[in-house]
Amino acid sequence: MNGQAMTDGFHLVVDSLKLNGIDTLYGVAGIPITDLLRLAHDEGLRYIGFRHEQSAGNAAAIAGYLTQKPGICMTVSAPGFLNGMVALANATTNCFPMILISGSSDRAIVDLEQGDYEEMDQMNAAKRYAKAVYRVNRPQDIGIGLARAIHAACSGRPGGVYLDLTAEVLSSVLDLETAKKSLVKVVDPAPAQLPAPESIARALDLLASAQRPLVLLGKGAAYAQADREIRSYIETTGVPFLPMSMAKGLLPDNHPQSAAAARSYAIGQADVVMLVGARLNWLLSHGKGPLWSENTQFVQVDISPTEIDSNRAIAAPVIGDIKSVMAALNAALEPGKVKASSGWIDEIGKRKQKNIEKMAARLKEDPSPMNFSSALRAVRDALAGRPDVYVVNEGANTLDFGRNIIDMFEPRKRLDSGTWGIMGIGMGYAIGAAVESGKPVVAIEGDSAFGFSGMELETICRYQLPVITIIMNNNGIYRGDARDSAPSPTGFLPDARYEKIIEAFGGVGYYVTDTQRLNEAVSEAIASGKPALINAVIDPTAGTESGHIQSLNPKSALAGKV
Ligand code: ADP
Ligand code: TZD
Ligand code: MG
Repeated sequence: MNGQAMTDGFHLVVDSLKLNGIDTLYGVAGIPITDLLRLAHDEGLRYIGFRHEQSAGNAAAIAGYLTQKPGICMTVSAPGFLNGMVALANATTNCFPMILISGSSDRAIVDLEQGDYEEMDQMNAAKRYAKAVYRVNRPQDIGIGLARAIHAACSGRPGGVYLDLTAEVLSSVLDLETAKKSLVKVVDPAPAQLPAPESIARALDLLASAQRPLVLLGKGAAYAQADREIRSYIETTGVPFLPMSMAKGLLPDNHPQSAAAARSYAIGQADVVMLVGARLNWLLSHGKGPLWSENTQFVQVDISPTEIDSNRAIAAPVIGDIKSVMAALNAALEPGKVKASSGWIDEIGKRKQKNIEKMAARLKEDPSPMNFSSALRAVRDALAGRPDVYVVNEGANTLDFGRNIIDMFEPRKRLDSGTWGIMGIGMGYAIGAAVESGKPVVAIEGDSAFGFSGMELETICRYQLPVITIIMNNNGIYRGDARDSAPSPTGFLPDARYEKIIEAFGGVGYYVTDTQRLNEAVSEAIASGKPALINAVIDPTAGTESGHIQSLNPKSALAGKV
């Protein structure tokens, strides 16, 4: 090579990531990426090593959601790749920007199915579940490959992108001059998408005709970081709003215009609903009865034109990014043009009051053992005054009660099972949020939900992250096993001592059976800023099967008869 300066694929990957401002990687080491991770670490990138790729992927996905930069997850070939795929598919489903980068085996052998170590055609396997997939086959294409992945992940509707790096490309050597020229710094990965002026006019005409308008905020609105524009529209017009679960806190949950405590009434009676970054999927009953009225008309603000009319007709679609759209709406808003009738506001107010009183009465009860309401009230009280704390939430009853009882006061602070209702995001989301923000995270977990990613407690302790895991321990999926014979399909070991797991890793464990102790433990753990796990013992009969979505749970009419 005549003394010419050389580099290789490993270095090019790290250089490309750094050039594009990517400073954190999540992953699991092994062939063929071990040296890549080592090099990244040595070159000043922050690498967080996990115990399972699914959690590493979930951390990357939530990092993408929180920062609008693609979260990066790195895995080994075939099985590591597949473990990461659940997280990538979940990111795509939830519209989070993420890039899964996996090393892959020898293409010549893989394509002839000759049985390589960890053989798999990963790129084609990923296609169905990713927003885009790319494979780099030459070291001089690493820069372009990453640039394409970043554009695909962040532009338009964000999503999960798969980038395949073969072992051969990683270890290929090329001269420094060619290598340098091949790097690409992405300009404007998520370009503003301005709405057409006529779509703004059409939306405002419809909104101006409304007597009973309602704004429905989804996690797309939270993702867009258009907090000021959204708040300005809502407060200028005085229109009531409802947040979807991850949009809680975009405006504080105790905002006087929040209709959350009168949700079904507001949805059922609204005449014009403006959807902002929320899809009319199962979480909104597909926009259909009995929750929705046939007469309701919709404005839908979304970046994806094909979302429009997906479940019912949309009278006024506005395609664009939410920040630009809300700014355009605010600019065109004449004083008093869009407003809620006083009857509408009064009626929502009355129902809110009644429901809030009912809930307060339920939350005042302090049974022994604890139930979901009393335990979550104790957690809520410990979180009061700490709006900066992130809340991760998964489970069935734990999720449903948690969403209703734990109020949020800041945008993008509530991270939960999302569009799929997936279990297993808990520790990955908690780690991603703690790493990206440096803030404390409280993960409120069903005992089943926790089990999907529980070994990441070691990761939390290794990096000394301020993550407090609270397990709502009712001995099973939905509820404890009522029978004392062989374990049932939904029951777990009664009285499992989860707090001892974190003690094995040097973290602090709490075993609590009453609300006062639970409240103190949460406060103490947050104040300490150290990893902790609180095992909160809940009445095993307190939960209901499938939580609030029993209507989706098919039942055998012949159970016990055949
Ligand atoms: P939720 O579950 O909270 O109802 P969804 O995930 O169903 O929310 O909907 C999010 C929507 O937001 C998606 O349709 C997505 O296309 C849209 N979206 C995401 N980011 C933006 C953005 N920056 N501007 C406009 N729409 C966005
Ligand atoms: N597997 C995955 C990946 N996602 C799922 N949603 C499920 C299985 C099915 N499932 C639910 O929908 S909720 C749930 C499972 C297993 C756990 C509920 O039990 P929990 O919560 O202990 O987490 P509660 O508080 O006991 O209801
Ligand atoms: Mg449970």
